[in-house]
Amino acid sequence: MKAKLRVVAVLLLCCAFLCGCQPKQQAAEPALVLGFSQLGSESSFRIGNTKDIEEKAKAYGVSLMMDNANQKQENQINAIRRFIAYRVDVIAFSPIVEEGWDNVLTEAKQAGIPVILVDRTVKTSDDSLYISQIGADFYREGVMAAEYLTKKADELGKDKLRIVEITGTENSTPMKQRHEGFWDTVANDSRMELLESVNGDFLRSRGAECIRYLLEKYGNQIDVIFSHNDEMTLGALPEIEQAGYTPGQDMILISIDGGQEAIDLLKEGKINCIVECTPMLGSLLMETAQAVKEGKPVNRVIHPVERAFSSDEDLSVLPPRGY
Ligand code: GYE
Repeated sequence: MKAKLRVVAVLLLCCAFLCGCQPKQQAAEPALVLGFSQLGSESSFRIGNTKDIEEKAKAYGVSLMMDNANQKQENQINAIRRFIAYRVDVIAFSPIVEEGWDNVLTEAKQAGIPVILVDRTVKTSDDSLYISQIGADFYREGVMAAEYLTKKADELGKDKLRIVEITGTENSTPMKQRHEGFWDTVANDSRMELLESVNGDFLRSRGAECIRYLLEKYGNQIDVIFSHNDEMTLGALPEIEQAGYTPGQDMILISIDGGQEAIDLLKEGKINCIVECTPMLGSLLMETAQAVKEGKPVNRVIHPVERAFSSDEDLSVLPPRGY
């Protein structure tokens, strides 16, 4: 009997010891809750951007509320209002156009929720409406496209290059700044002549429509096609071939983004130059959002490093693009 009592006593002591010494479970820090309004799914850039943000949210342990606005600003505004009502920690969004955000961003500010711009930016007189902008230097992208063309004109000994331009979504930051960067760079080069600039809204189908119109109107006068994104370039390419021209030879094609499908055509020589515009902004966004939540200082503008690819270089070393 005594032996049994001794065993029970020892067991009770062990339990008491374990309970007493058990370190208190640290309450897990609640994950950052991030509301993200994505503008749509219009291009491989956009789809790659959404995918990267979702993957990086998981990797960083961020609780992500993703909303796709399907190319409508009003849907983005409604999504931001839902994020405010839900009281997320941080709001981020890729504004489809630059104007029309002051009211809803003021509501976010009054709710004490910081806002990060991703990819594109907004035009506002109140700098306090967002804390940071993470995205490409679109003006520089236009400059890099023009620098490529200037070098190509020198190599080919051209004294005239007649250019058609297919622009992106009206009043969006990439459309305005790519246009300005390109034409500011060639402004004093008398060889460069703009035939016409038409809007393709960053869409493949509209790229095809635009080039059909331009080929109909200008035909073999066209020496250069400057397209603001790969999607529109990919729409234009079959139309150029259909019209009996050899893209990359009869006409110089310059594009922007650098997704796999376009890079493969660059390797084939059907596109001459692609200026990179990376959609892989997820890590920068998660790190910035976490810093903001912790009250740490963040950069006002964060540009990823980007470059231009030319069909004249050795592209065999390029790793898969991932978008
Ligand atoms: O070039 C295009 C997308 O905002 C930089 O939007 C982005 C642009 C990109 O539709 O493919």
